Amino acid sequence: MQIHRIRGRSLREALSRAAELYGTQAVVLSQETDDEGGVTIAVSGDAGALAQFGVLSRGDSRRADAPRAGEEPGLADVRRRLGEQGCSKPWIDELAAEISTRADRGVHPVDEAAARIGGKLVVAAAPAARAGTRVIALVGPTGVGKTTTIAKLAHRLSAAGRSVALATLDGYRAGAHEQLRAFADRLEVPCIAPRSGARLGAELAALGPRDAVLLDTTGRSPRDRAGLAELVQDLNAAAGPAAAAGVELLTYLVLAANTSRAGLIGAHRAFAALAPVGVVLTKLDEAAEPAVALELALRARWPIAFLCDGQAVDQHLLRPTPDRVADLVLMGRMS
Ligand SMILES: Nc1nc2c(ncn2[C@@H]2O[C@H](COP(=O)(O)OP(=O)(O)O)[C@@H](O)[C@H]2O)c(=O)[nH]1
Ligand SMILES: [Mg+2]
Repeated sequence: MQIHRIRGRSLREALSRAAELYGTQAVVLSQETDDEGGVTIAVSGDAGALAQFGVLSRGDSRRADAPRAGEEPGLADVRRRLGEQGCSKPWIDELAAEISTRADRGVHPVDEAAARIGGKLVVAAAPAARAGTRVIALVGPTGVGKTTTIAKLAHRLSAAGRSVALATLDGYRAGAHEQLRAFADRLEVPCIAPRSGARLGAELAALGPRDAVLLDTTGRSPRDRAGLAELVQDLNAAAGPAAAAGVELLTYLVLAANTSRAGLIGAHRAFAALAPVGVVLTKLDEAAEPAVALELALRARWPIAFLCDGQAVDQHLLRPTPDRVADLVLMGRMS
């Protein structure tokens, strides 16, 4: 008889994991609660039960998530989950190797995987309070959620008692200002639309001191070199006079998680000229495989500033945590 230890955040989660891994016939031998409120159960069961749940029955051994001969069932389950979420074969192998080296410690491989994945997170500093105005510019491709994220940030900062204003350099698209203005009206904060980056400083001065000015910019295709150069020039023109007036300008890159891997890499490269201090990953709720964007960010050690999983201005802006990124990679959503 083999005995397996399985941890869950609750007894129910541990039991459902045990049933998934070792079948509903698995017998629970003991149960312990740990300091963090988690529950570890010991069950007897055999790996044969896995076949019943379709885990071992995948024929294609070339699949990254296909179980290996003799591999511990818990580790096979981790491989399967990562494969289903769209993680690449090299990363699955890398994680599996990290986990199997610690398999003797009595931690369930899924929990070990979550800890390993969460441990790779680099958190970008959130825009903190400082003396003087801070301009926070969001840049990125078209339609990724820049304007919406600005509204979410403005909502959060206002709710925290900071004085906020919205500004836009998005002077190109019809309706761009209206969208931002509508958000500004709802949040009851001022909104300015200088004709160029160079005019931003003067318009800010006229507005009076603010803790944070959230600056919207024109979405640019990573392939549009001329457009990107124009954006860099416009932001530089804004940054110079701003710095002279004691205003700090920070840039965050917004990327949508429903973009292909190549698209995300291309965008990250294209916007590097703007020296973003962190990335905001949006549309995590819409992406069929959010793990693709997370894998990229975690492996490349991109600092992540925020995770967005919906359109609601007052809800869907989250700071990244090890648990959140692990959930996204292993389950495709945040619990
Ligand atoms: N599902 C989902 N939709 C989002 C999210 N962020 C933005 N959107 C939607 O994406 C669309 C484009 O957003 P917008 O802010 O105008 O993008 P921009 O062109 O980069 O400024 C809008 O319909 C937003 O409501 C998100 O995290 N999840
Ligand atoms: Mg916009």
